[in-house]
Amino acid sequence: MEVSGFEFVPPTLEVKAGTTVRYVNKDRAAHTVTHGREGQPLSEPAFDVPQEKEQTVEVEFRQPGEFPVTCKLHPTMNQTVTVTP
Ligand SMILES: [Cu+2]
Repeated sequence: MEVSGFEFVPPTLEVKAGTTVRYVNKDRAAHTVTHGREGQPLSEPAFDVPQEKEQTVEVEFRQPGEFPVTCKLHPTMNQTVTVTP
C-alpha cells in the first residue's frame, strides 16, 4: 500500500481478517490513515493514525467488513478496504 500523489494506492483493497496493512507515505506531506470518509472520522473510528511525510505506518484489520479510509488533512483522499473472514 502506498500513499502517493495525495492518493491511497490502490483505492480499493481486499484482505483477510487479521491482516496488517502497511501504508508507505511517499509524499513530502503529512497524512493520516483514518477510519472515515472525505476527511471526517467515524464517531468511533477503528483506527486513526497520523503519518509524517515519508513515514510508514501499519493498521491491523481484525474484523470482517467494509472499511472506508480517509485522510483528515485531505478530504479527497479516500480508500475502501474490504476485510473478508
Ligand atoms: Cu493526506
